[in-house]
Amino acid sequence: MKNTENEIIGEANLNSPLRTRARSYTNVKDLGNLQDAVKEALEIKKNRFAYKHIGENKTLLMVFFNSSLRTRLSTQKAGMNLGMNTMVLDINQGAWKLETERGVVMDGDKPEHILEAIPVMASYCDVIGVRAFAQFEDKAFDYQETIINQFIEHSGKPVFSMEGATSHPLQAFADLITIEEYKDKPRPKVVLTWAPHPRALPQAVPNSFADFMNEADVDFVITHPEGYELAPQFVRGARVEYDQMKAFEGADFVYAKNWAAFQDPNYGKILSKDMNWTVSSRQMAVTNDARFMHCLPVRRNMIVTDEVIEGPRSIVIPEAANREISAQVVIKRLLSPSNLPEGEAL
Ligand code: AN0
Ligand code: CP
Repeated sequence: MKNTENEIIGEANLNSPLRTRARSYTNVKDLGNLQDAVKEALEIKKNRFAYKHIGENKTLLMVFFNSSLRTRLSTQKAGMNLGMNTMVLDINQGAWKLETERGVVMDGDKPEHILEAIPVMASYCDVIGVRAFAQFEDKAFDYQETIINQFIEHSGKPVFSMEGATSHPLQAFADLITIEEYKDKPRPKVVLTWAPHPRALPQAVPNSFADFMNEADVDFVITHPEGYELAPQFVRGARVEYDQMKAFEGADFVYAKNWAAFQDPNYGKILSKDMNWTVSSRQMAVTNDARFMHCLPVRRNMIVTDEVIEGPRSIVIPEAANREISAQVVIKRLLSPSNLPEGEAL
């Protein structure tokens, strides 16, 4: 996906000294060897202040185009653990609204263009995190990760995704760390299940979860109603099972998430609100006493019943706590001088 952004950014030539592309973190491949990354995460978790010198006099800027609770706090905390100063900008609250497409006559409600805003923001910081959800208006705009790729192209600073249009790799890395901590067999069965929700949600979380599980040593199954098939570059060789109860049989981990349809012509649409898919003790009964996971925020009694999320097998809180650790590994790697050629892992 990183190779396609020039088509979107077009011929923009800002003659900016900041245009050299730095390292970035937008998907599982940017971590390189996953086992090493998990090992590093578990080491950091034992002593999260061991690298306080790395970020001294460095500034982390977090740019949010969308709301957040966990990402905002855990990423800021991760930066502080590394000795960084941290700044947060909410684009839609207090900053100028940004135009993101080139060639637009800017006579509407957006006073600033992202192509000026990015190098300006970059001039005040050393590492940039970006949250920019799918907008569901233009599938190509979303799936080419137009906004995050503009930051990568025009900031000259290391950029990491805090949930882009197609992926949420800090979440999926935290999920993997959590599975490693809680698994009680070498190769657990992990089931990603769609669940109902009143609003159309992006595919970023399930995409990244699939991306990571496909690389991890797990027996991975995806279950959803027909029509909710995810993009093939994320599903890859994973087993897709349309019968949720069948998918849950013998599961060691159940990972619930809603997402809107990906496939044309229904991109971004809600096709079902079938509450039979709400994760309850009925489905959990056929699992291998599975752990329950969700990235949060979660709508109770839509996605999962009170009983399951409050139950002894729910690990949603430690899962969220691991967001601090996944962010810290990623920021640490982005800050650390590296001789890796462009395109190599962090
Ligand atoms: C977002 C989503 O589904 O992508 C963020 C999840 C981390 N969730 C909502 O907007 C409710
Ligand atoms: N899981 C997650 O990214 O939560 P927030 O949207 O609250 O950051």
